[in-house]
Amino acid sequence: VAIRKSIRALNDTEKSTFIDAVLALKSEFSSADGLSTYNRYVLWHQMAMWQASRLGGDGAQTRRNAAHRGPAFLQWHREFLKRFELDLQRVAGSSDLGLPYWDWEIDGDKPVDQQPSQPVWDLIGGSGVAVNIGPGQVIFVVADGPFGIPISDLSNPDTFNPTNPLLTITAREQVVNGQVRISLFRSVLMRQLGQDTDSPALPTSQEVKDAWAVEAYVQHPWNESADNTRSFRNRVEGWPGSTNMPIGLHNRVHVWIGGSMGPGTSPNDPAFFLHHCNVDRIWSLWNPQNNNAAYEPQIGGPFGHSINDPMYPWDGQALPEVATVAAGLELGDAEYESPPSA
Ligand SMILES: [Cu+2]
Repeated sequence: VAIRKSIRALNDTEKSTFIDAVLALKSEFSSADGLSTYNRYVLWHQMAMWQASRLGGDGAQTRRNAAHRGPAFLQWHREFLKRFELDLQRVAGSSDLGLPYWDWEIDGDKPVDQQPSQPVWDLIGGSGVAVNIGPGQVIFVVADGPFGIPISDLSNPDTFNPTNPLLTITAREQVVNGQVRISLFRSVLMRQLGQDTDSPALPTSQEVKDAWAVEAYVQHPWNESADNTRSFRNRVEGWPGSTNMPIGLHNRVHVWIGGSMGPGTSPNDPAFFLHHCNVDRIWSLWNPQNNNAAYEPQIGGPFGHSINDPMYPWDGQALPEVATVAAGLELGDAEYESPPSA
């Protein structure tokens, strides 16, 4: 049985098994579309964000999508992580491989200037190096760790050969003559830890405890403007909500890392999976009395967010498999080992 452990608790063998499996998924190219298995996850996440999920008659809602800003946020990402973990297990040849989690609230309790130099960045490489790519245009390229590309390699055209497993993807959706076309562009992994003034520090363990104190899972309206004192989902996802809270837990971690973690292609950064594994763990530790009956909306919500709706792309069309919100709930909590005492 796969046990999900804190990255702080992994021994050297577990660390290299995980990193090697991620690299194997980045190196496993499909001849059909030229994408690696890893980058297909990146694309599905982006495409889920393109699926506007409107509620009939609810003209106010425009930005909710299949995976975010709505009730199914946690179920969708649980399904996504589960499938990614199964792929890791397949390439590692071990059903014991559990996706590790990065308990960022432990780092968030440390002084701000120490937060970018915690163990997670030893495992997956650290903050990016400033590189000028045009007049006034600077990107922060991850140059160290297993997923980084040395700066000296950036001037070598071979680096941008599509079969380089370390390349990330960005995607653009265009409608041409009524047909949706997706263009993919290759890029490199970027991070700018703690440099966004909107999010200079990681969330603290107190902020996680405060989220656990929220009793209800979700409230109408089924979007990011819900009351954060009465919507655990909105509180954990981290929108200001009707109470205008500062950017919170899940969102703040994305912004704090910056770079590739900002856009809809955020799974480009393996930090995404470690981060979302922690979000899933925080959900699993919330209100154990909660169960399927507490999920709302049961019916009549925005498409993709009522309990029996299929979650895109597991809707039988984009992908042959079908996973409903209820299936995401029925996956149940993964087996999480508590973090080692600091
Ligand atoms: Cu997401």
